[in-house]
Amino acid sequence: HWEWQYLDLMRQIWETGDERRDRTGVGTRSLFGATIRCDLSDGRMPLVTSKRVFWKTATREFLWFLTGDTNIRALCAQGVEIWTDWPLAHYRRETGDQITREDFSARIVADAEFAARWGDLGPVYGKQWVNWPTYEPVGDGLYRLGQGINQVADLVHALKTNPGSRRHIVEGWNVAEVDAMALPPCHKTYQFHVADGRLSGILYQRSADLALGVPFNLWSAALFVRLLAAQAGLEPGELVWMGGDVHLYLNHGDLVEEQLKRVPSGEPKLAITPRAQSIFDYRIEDFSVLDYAPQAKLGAPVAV
Ligand code: UFP
Repeated sequence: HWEWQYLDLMRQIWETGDERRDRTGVGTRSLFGATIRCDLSDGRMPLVTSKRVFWKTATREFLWFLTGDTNIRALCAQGVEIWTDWPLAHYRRETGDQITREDFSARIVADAEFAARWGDLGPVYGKQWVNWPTYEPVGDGLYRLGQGINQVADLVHALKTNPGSRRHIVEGWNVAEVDAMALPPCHKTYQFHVADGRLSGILYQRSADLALGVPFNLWSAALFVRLLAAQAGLEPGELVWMGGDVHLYLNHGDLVEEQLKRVPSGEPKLAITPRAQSIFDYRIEDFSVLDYAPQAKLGAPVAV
């Protein structure tokens, strides 16, 4: 079962990872450089079964990336709170108002002006994926913004017209804009590869919270392969996940110990209703997961 790669990595890092202080102050055990490979044929997805993973939340986030939106409002309106902690911390710091997360999220949804002022994450994934900025000279050493680059649309086109290319890349790490992002991209680079009518993908993730982030990141990367394959008329091949700093937070010990007692089971599959005209036209209703009988959900604090 592919999931043993995930659980073995978790055990290895918990038992032998380098203990280091990290940006959040929580502390981690970490391993530099790790790989997980998963087969995506026949609808198979790398959906962790040893705890419940909320794949719909990850899917909603992924569809939100494809819209190019970088404001949390559209996520909060769907009950997706995975990005709320960053704007919330910023708001509390700037205003001194110790509003609860629930109230903050509700206000983001109810009040468009408040959302515009406090809900934006800066030029994170969505912006870079579908509207990477370009600059045109206007003389006197001055530049104006040019037409943004839609990396995802260009990729679908390239997969159809030049499948054998070794340049099928989607990049989130815009060096000039990283400092303006609430969180510099973790799942920063995707590369795709066509062989024998099958589309495979590599995700390079520079920083990976193995307990809370990676199950989501694996799902979303596999979803990316599935949607691209569907649009380009290819079969899904493999997902290769490559982590840079792969870590477990020191306050995730209860989760780790419980999860390492569990055994993966079943082969969850993703079915996608084939009605979307383009990769930008999918809706959450188009996705359903079959054969998913996970073990109980496991919570742990998110390091912001
Ligand atoms: N993180 C993930 N996956 C994500 C995401 C964040 O694992 O998709 F957005 C984790 C990795 C790390 C933290 O623990 O969030 C980001 O912190 P830093 O920027 O210091 O690496």
